Amino acid sequence: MYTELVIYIQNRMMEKIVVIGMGYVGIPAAALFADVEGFNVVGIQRRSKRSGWKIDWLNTGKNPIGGDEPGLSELIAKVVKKRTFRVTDDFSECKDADVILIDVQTPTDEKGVPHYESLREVSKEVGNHMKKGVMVVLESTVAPGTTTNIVKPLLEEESGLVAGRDFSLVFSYERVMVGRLIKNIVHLPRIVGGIDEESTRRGVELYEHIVKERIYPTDSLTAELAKVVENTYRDVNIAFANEVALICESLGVDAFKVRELVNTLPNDPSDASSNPLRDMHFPGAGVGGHCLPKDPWLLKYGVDTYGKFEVDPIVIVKSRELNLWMPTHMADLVEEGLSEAGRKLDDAKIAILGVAFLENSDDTRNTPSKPLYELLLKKGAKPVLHDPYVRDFDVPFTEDLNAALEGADAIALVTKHKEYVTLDLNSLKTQIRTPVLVDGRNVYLKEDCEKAGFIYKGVGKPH
Ligand code: SAJ
Repeated sequence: MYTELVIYIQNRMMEKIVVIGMGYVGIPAAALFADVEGFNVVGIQRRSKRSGWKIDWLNTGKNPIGGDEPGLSELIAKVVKKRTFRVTDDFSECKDADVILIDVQTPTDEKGVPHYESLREVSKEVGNHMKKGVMVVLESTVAPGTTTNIVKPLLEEESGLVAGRDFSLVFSYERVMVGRLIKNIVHLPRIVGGIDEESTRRGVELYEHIVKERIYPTDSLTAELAKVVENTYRDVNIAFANEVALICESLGVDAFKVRELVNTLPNDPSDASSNPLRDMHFPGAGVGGHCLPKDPWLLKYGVDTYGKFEVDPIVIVKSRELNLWMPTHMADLVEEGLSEAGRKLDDAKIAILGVAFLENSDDTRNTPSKPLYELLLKKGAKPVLHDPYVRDFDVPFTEDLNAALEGADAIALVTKHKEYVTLDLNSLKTQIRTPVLVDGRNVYLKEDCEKAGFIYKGVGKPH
């Protein structure tokens, strides 16, 4: 009883942070803040079918995030044991919170329109409970303009308080990546955008507790733009590489050799002004993941919705469309290879290597393998998906590589898993019925494949 009382009093004296949304952004942020002297953190997670189980897992000190995330499991166990981190589904925990982080999902539909149902619902709940003087920080990726046009009015309506005067409001985005959740929060620079100077100051002060790199203060709209532009920049650069690949295929040149030569221009970031920087990205079978396929549409939605005049972002939209088209190009290469082998797509067994969107990972979000699979199916082929890391996916797949390869009429490599890089081409030849190999990630040498008796096609490779 005495210990409980002491802990209760201690917690009352600490700075209380509430983190809403126990996902791959909220959990590491909550754990890091809970490890700061004087901070007491409460995570809020809906008891939904999909994610409700995380509440009990986290409260027993277990890490619900799969894959290898260095330092995260230990940190969760430590702060739960220290009693400075616990999780609930009860929004009334926001009542006495000094800081509230909103880390909920902000998905976009196939037309790129963001679905803010959960952001709106959470903003209302926070507004309902929050106290005067609180700082609300939106960490989720949103369309530029969302903080002041959607979150702010909801918080004000529900609370009767005025943003800026009665409470602070900040947008500060995460730069987490699979396998580096903790590392990226602590060791990447942080952008902090307040709706006013005081909000920005408080936001910077908060992140100084956990971020070891430079913190860049700005306003919320500039910060929202920086986030989606950061990923759109990468998507456009990948599309550029893919367009160069198509040009090289048509002219019979290896695009990866062109990339190598282009990037020989001196790349000395320390003296970028005097160096003509080039950083041509890699052509490939398509662009998957949680960020790149979504953020360009959030950027477009923001300017379409809140822009003062009409802008037609053709470079961004065409780049996105080209990246979305790359799985179709892969299917064309398969069809081309088969016809050279005297076969049609009809009834041909195609082994698609890789379901994950990224090499040596089990993450399947927006993987280009899925549209390739569906297109081949539609064209009458019999595609079989293989992946050594993925455990569940909404399309049938096998973990047995030999079963996928047995009697195949073509192999289409989509993901550069290390297991595929070391495949022996000669033994591969004995396993398949028709020796067609389509390389979506520049894994194999055309010469080696042709020496082993394959008809080799590749994204960015001479036909
Ligand atoms: N890809 C290419 N060519 C390239 C690079 C990537 O086709 O040159 C493809 C990959 O195969 C994959 C997709 O694009 O299918 C996305 O790859 P990614 O390396 O961008 O991985 P993501 O989606 O995890 O991107 C994240 C982003 N980080 C955040 O949003 C915080 C991105 O901004 C980072 O640049 C990226 O990680 C990174 O550098 O690892």
